[in-house]
Amino acid sequence: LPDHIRAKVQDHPCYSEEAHHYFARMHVAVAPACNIQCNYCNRKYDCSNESRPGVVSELLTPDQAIRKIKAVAAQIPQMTVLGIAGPGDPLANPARTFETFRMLSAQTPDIKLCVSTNGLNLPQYADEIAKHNIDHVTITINCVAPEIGAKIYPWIYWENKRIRGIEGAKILIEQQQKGLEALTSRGILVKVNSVMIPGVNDAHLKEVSKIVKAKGAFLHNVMPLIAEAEHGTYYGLMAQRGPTDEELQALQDECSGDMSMMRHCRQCRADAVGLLGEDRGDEFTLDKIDVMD
Ligand code: CLF
Ligand code: SF4
Repeated sequence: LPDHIRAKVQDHPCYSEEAHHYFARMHVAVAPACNIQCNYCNRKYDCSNESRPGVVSELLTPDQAIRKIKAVAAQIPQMTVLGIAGPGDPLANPARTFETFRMLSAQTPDIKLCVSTNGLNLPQYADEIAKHNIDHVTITINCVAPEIGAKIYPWIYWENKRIRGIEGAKILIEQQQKGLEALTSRGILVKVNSVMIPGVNDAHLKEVSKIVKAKGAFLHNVMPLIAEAEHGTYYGLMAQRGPTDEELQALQDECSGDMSMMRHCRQCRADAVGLLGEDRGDEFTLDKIDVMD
């Protein structure tokens, strides 16, 4: 890796396999709204834009987020990265998201900033992202073909209208690709997350990998759909299963010919704190931070 890139990834636990053993990240759940609907969403998870059973994140205002970040930084010195990843889409909540980043870069300039998005609003915020020195952006890209997109995204909310089906998916895909180009041309490291949905986009993700690599994405993270029957992970009339470990690994291997693959993703919550796979969020809820203050 060139030195300027190594400097950006060497202490980011998601961008460096090695770093995830030593460095921690935290998420602050400041972004409640979303501007699209994914068939797999239950708004509890974030960067992975995943659906897993669990506890709803404690929604924070930017001020509360800053207090929480300071409390965590005091207790977990390995905390190098602050991510905003949900529980909705950070760029569908631009005021809350960028206010948090603005305060943070003013008050704790050493912490690396990370944001994760579905990409719909990305082109319009590329400059703002660059301005706040957000070096790491994750875009969840599940397809590059609108017919496949229509099976994953029943609608998007765009220019004050709900747009359904293929038409909506087409706009989302165009915005994601435009956003990816806008970021890589500004030297921002982009990771692409894709949710592998057997029978829907599994055979298609190799093509996605090739295209995002060609546009300069740094890393591709293919994650398994975690189907949860009780909240309904439905594609058409069929409840969808997640892939097996073998299916996931085979697809990751197939994609890896084209670019670096992330294989240590832990599909974190929107308010995760600690090393990947370790969730200390419960130690830093608002009531506990009040006591620490
Ligand atoms: Fe968070 Fe995402 Fe930044 Fe990492 S998580 S916003 S890039 S700091 Fe990481 Fe978690 Fe996987 Fe995301 S392990 S779900 S890839
Ligand atoms: Fe849910 Fe994320 Fe999809 Fe929005 S982008 S619907 S929050 S999974």
